[in-house]
Amino acid sequence: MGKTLANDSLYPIPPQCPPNDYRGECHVNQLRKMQASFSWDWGPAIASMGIWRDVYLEGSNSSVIRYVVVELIEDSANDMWNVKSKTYLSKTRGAKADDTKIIYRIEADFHTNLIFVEDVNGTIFDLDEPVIENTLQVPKNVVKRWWPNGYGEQNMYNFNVSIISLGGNDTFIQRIGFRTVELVQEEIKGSKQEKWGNTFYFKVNGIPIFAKGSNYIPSSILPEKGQDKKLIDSILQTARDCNMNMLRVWGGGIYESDYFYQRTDELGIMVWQDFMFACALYPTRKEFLENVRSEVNHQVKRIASHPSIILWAGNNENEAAITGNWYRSNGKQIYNDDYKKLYKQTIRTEFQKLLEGGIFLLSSPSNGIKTDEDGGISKNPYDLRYGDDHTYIYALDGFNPNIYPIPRFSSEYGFQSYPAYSSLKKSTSNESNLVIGSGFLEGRQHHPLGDLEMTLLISYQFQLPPRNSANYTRVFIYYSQVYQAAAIKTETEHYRKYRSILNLDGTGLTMGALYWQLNDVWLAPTWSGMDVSGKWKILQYLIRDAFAPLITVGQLTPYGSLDITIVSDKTVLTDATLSVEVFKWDSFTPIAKIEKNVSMETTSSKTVMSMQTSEYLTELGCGQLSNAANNCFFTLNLLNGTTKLAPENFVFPKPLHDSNLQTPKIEITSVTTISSDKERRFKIVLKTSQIALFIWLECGEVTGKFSENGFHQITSTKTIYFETDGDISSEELRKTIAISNILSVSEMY
Ligand code: BMA
Repeated sequence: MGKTLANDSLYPIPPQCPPNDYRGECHVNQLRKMQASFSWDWGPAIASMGIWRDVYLEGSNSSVIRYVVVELIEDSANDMWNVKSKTYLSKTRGAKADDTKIIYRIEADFHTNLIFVEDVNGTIFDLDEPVIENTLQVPKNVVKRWWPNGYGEQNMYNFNVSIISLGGNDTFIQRIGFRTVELVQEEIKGSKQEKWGNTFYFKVNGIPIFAKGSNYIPSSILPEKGQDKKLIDSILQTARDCNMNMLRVWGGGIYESDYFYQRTDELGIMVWQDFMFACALYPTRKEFLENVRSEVNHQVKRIASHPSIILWAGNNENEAAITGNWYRSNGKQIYNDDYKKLYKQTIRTEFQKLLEGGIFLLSSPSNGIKTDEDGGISKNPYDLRYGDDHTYIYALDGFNPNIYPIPRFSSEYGFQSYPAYSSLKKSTSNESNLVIGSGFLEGRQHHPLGDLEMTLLISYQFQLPPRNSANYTRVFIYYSQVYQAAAIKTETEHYRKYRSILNLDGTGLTMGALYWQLNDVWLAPTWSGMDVSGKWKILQYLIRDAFAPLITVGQLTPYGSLDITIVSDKTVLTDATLSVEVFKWDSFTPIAKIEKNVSMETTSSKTVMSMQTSEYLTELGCGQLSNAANNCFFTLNLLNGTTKLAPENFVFPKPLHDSNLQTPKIEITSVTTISSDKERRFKIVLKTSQIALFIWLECGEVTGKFSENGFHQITSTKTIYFETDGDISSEELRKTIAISNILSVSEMY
């Protein structure tokens, strides 16, 4: 079908085929199906066939409510919310309906039901699509606001719309959440009034929100399986548990199920919703555009009332593809015209017809309103001083924060890793396939040169064993996960650090960090933080810390100093003590400690300390100026008395393979059950002979979540908690625990 349409096209619509490494299908841009069904750099080509949602017959004597679209507008002057609704009805034979009434009911709280009854003007049934528009006023004091995760509760209300006529009745329940959203794009000027671009950040209920989260790809390669509630729950719960407040539903997948958006509402996860166009140019023949128009019409009406959906974007990277000549479109005018026809004239026009206050961007990445000023296509959609940015850096050391750009909003950035060996085993019945570099694993590596890049990156910090050694694959997997986790943590902290910093080149004021990618569709090396079996990679544990409401960030500057910044997403002032300790690699006792009282402004970042690293460490007796940084490292804590306000953080001033780490011997001292009813929650005490980095605990087939994992142990004993998904005794659990750290990787699984 795709091929026929491509052959019929008057000119080629590139890319005709994906890169060879994707092992995918051609001409998918001709079809309005999930684009990633036909392969991606993280997924296989397993296209679905036929109708994949429920099919049913429907009969009725009267008009049926198809959609209720609600927009909530704050009327501060009158202390009211304006509830603007559009009720879309089916066109039903026989519904003349001067006898028809519409009843709106908002179940505000236990005592208050707001009920409004109106007559329906029968002439609306002469329209092609009958629609009843209405604005109700709800006093602010009878409802509570909906907040993103981390800022308050996710209060939701039922908005019931009933249509009553002699022929029969119909009722539609739309869940709504009272909140305002603004995308603030204000001009920034330098000291000489020169233009430094625009801000780009979300204000929800008047509060500037740093967007913390990830990119969501379909939860299954088969769209019908992606409707599974348990699967959706486990992925979205991971986002919430990792302190995320935003997910981007990426444009190569599908418009997700009603259940998905119900859960993002309930969990306080804001959604950046792409329209489903990704990494390609698209046709603009008449039928195609008409099909897209009705797609937009349906999807916007279906999901736009969810309070979690805060922004819509026309496509993923298609503007960048044109300006960057990715598909050799060579600046041909026809492709620019087609682009504008599709995203501006078709999608945006339809979108704006349906929603008065909807926020729409033409593409991601884009320069936001600057893109509109540029006519819809900017010369450089990656301009750091405007809109959002996508960044992938695969050749420089990701542990070094200075390699990263400083955009206004990073909506994609990431690194690849392999899933756990225990997960990979499920992908083949022949374990000899599971060797890095085997035909089998290469077949699953769809990112061109992906393994080579990982090998290079790992070598910046760690020493891989010889390629032919027996444990090479397991060590590679573990290092790939450590590297991915630490690099993404560093990059995330870097973005958060810049939320209040404006540089002299106009960059800074970064207000979003959505890493690529949250989830997976198969067992393969990809950018995900959790694998398709639901197992968390190391990244998932580390990102939870990097997204905590309060963090300390220690980063080495290109000038050899260590800058310590505190970042607060909190809306209350925090009085705290920053405690910086210096350790030698061979002792659990710190050799120095600096304390400083800091008072953190609300929702901001502030650099509170700076020191010349090597000089300072030399003074402390870590060694000569030339090697002091190899012998010592820093810990950072933010304390109120003895209470930790932020996750403990670390600064390793040298690459880890150049640091004087001692080989640790790590043992489990005890495993005890701590929940009485079921044997599900355990306390695990670990003992180590030396400081140990990135300790990774695994329990094979026993699945569950650790209170911490991939952690550093700088005390001789440490307590970790583990919650299993199933029952197990503490003795049995103990036998399953495998322990790895950067100097010794377990081969148990
Ligand atoms: C981006 C995405 C995806 C891709 C990812 C990793 O740019 O939009 O197309 O999977 O990079 O390469």
